[in-house]
Amino acid sequence: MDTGVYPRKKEIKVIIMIERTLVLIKSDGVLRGIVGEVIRRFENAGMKIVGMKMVWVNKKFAEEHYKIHSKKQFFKTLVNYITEGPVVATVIEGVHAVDNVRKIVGSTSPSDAAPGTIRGDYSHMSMAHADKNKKAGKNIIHASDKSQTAKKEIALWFDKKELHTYKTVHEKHVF
Ligand code: IDP
Ligand code: MG
Repeated sequence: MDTGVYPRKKEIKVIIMIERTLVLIKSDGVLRGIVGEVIRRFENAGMKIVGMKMVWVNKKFAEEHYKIHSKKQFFKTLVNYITEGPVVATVIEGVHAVDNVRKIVGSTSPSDAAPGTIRGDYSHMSMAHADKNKKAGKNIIHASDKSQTAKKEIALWFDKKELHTYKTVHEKHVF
């Protein structure tokens, strides 16, 4: 029944679907000068940047961020990759932000990433090629894979005071 009171009961579920997710423009994205292009994709989709900074992380920090991959054969090249230049770290807010950002980012291996996605449009190498040539699997961007991971990753990269709550002028029509 429509109570006429806002928020209506059935809408409450939607309201709590607003999430925050960690997005890193990795060293290759920064060194290639495509930070603006990448960020634009999220802004165009009506998502909101609630935190942003440039950081050049050390190996220890990179190992912590990627610790889930510590047993993988590509771990060392991955840590070298993320520390070879500064990264632009952002927190993006939006409806189902974790999944929606991953959709805009595209598949892990650029050769599998669909055209129209960030990885599909700005890279093309395969992880097989990277492994065979002992290169890093460069794919421009990191995005948290799950809601729980996003919470942990945001806490690792950002202090609470670096995250901002504000309303964009577009929010009324896209959130
Ligand atoms: P994701 O970034 O799409 O979440 P993950 O599987 O979490 O992908 O891997 C983290 C990062 O490690 C990737 O973005 C990529 O840079 C690198 N990577 C993943 N798989 C491989 C691989 O098979 N060879 C080399 N590097 C890889
Ligand atoms: Mg991942």
